[in-house]
Amino acid sequence: MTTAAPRNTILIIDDNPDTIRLLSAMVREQGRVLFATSGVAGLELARSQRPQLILLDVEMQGMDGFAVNEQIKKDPDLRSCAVIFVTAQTSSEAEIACLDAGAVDFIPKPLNAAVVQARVRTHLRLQAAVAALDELANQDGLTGLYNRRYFDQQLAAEFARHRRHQLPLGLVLIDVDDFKLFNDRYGHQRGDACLQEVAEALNDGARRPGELAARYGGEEFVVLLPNTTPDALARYGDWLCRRIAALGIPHPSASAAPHVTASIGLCARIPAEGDTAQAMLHAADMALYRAKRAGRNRSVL
Ligand code: GH3
Ligand code: MG
Ligand code: MG
Ligand code: MG
Ligand code: MG
Repeated sequence: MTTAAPRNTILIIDDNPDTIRLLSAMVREQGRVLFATSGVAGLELARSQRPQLILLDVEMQGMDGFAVNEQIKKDPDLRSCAVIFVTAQTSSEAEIACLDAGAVDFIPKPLNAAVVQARVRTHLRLQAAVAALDELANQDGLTGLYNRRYFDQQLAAEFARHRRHQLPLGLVLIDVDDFKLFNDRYGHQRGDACLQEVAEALNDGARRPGELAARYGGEEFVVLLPNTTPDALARYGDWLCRRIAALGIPHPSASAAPHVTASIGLCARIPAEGDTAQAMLHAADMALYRAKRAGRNRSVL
């Protein structure tokens, strides 16, 4: 679900402390300013602090700006940071080399405060727009949960991580029971409101770090639980089932209870060699099918 945007962070990487002082003073109104005096220290800080913007000196002792930038562009967690090169080499060739390396902009030395501020302001605004688009691209429009596209990406990444570290991954498929009848009886608008309530319950139930709830499509949802054993997953499934029923949304035509319920299919395992995320989804789907067959309003492992 949507979270408030944190204050912008600007990281200055420059081997000259005087330049750092100058630049910091120029941009300190525009965000939280961090600095590093070497490429290695700068990369470490970037990885832990995820700045929106990096002002990167080109000529540095040891690792130069281009080498630092290359590491940033290679790192999936850092790739989206905007890099602005800061350099005394102001030839067109130098400028083109900076942009071709993937930097968003180029600031010439000697520094001009108004120019630095205008460029930083522009790129922070663009970064915010890109972040907003990213969020939209990953979000389900009706419920605000993550969408299937994002879920599939996260599942692939978590599956690979759990296989690498040999940890148990938990997967939860949720399907609202007799939802066609609900729509038939109350109309699509109330159907939509019902899905929103169920989604909120799912989101509340997936708040620990790494846990993720998504709308998989229609009246089907999915929850990903990292490092979760089959026993813990079975308890979670039962709890979630009760939680959805406890919303108490009236549904007189439902087969299992006079209110909205859901059936839940579970799969938890340590991914083996040759195992796939798709196979885990299929296993959860089979369990969901058994939950439906056994009378709905239950979770099955
Ligand atoms: P079962 O217990 O076997 O899952 O029965 P069901 O009626 O829930 O399953 P079925 O697949 O027959 O119907 C799903 C219904 O969900 C049909 C579809 O119109 C409705 N649905 C899917 N997406 C939405 C949505 O975004 N809003 C609303 N209101 N209804 C939706
Ligand atoms: Mg330098
Ligand atoms: Mg369904
Ligand atoms: Mg169905
Ligand atoms: Mg259904």
